[in-house]
Amino acid sequence: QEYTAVKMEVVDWSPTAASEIEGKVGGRKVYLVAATLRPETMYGQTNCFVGTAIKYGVFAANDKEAYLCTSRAARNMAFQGVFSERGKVEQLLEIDGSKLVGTKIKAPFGINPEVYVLPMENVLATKGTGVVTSVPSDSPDDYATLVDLRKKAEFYKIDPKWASIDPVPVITTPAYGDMTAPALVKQLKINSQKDIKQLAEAKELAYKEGFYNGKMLVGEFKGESVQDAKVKVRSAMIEAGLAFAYAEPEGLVISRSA
Ligand code: ZZB
Repeated sequence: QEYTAVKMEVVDWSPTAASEIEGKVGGRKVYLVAATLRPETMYGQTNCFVGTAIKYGVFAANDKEAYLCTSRAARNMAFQGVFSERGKVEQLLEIDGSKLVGTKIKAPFGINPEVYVLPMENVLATKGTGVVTSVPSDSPDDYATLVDLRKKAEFYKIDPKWASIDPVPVITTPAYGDMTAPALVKQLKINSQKDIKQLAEAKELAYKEGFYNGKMLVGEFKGESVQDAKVKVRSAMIEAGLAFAYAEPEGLVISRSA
């Protein structure tokens, strides 16, 4: 599974994260690293998700940068030559996902350039980096979670302001219009992020329609097909130093759980 690892630079740590990070990163810039299969949707990022029960680490990439992800992902990165010394993982600190909520980060290529970290129930520690960038226009899971968070901000212990960015139209398809995920959530009568089975079906439908029939509505490749834009956006992000290739060893990937 070949992902694009997107580097989301920390702008402001949440107060709980700030006290844990203090003095431990040696002046490095810290990035939350999100693994995505859909780089062409990055224009539509509205927030980023972590699992509140997941343990994350901050790992030195080199003298200037550090990456926040699961230790499993850091090990994979080390063997893929992402860090300065191949095969070597240098962990600077460990932090609970719950403490990251409320952190403000940059969203590379995003029409909304700064977004907040929010909690999601279905983040798997065993897939990607354990950090998920949220595109509620095109990802049914992201849209369902955003709606949950807005409805029950207090229950999820978030400031409503952190979930206030609306979905951005990024891709249009004949079947679902300019907002694929909201259309599918409605069509499949999905009520919340807990509707795992219908969400898996919605994801499959969104992937297929987006990939085969989608057209870009925004960005440098506006008007081009998703199939063409996907590789171009990915290369542009990598060239700009905002992303890197991240592969997951086949057979260890736990995907499409439902
Ligand atoms: C942005 C994005 C935009 C994504 C979209 C999807 C869609 P898959 O197909 O099951 O392998 N993801 C990445 N890591 C995790 C994790 N640890 N736990 C839960 N979800 C995770 O899923 C790959 C996608 O699942 C990734 O691509 C990421 O969300 C999320 F418009 O990144 B994606 C129709 C899907 N659309």
